[in-house]
Amino acid sequence: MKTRKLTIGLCLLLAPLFAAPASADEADSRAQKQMKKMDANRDQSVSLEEFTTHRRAWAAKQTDPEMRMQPDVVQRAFGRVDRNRDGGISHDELRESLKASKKPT
Ligand SMILES: [Ca+2]
Ligand SMILES: [Ca+2]
Repeated sequence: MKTRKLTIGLCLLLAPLFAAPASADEADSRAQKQMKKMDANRDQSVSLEEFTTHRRAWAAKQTDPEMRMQPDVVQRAFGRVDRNRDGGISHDELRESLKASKKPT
């Protein structure tokens, strides 16, 4: 049951990032926009801290308490995007995640 709730939380958490199937071009421009929003210190990499701050700000705007997230959910979401596990999300990793979100047909 806990896993189910976590999965739902993860989906809700990723929803604004991975809202719709994206073509390569769309994914690229969306990744760029997301990077601008999340990369507070402009080092071209989104740290877990920056990611958490951004997600918290987003969650704070949600009225449904189910949309509020647990720290481990944020960490999992971060881990899914940070493919090379260097502790930062690069533009490429973000773009790949956006592309990967394309629903299988
Ligand atoms: Ca950064
Ligand atoms: Ca990385």
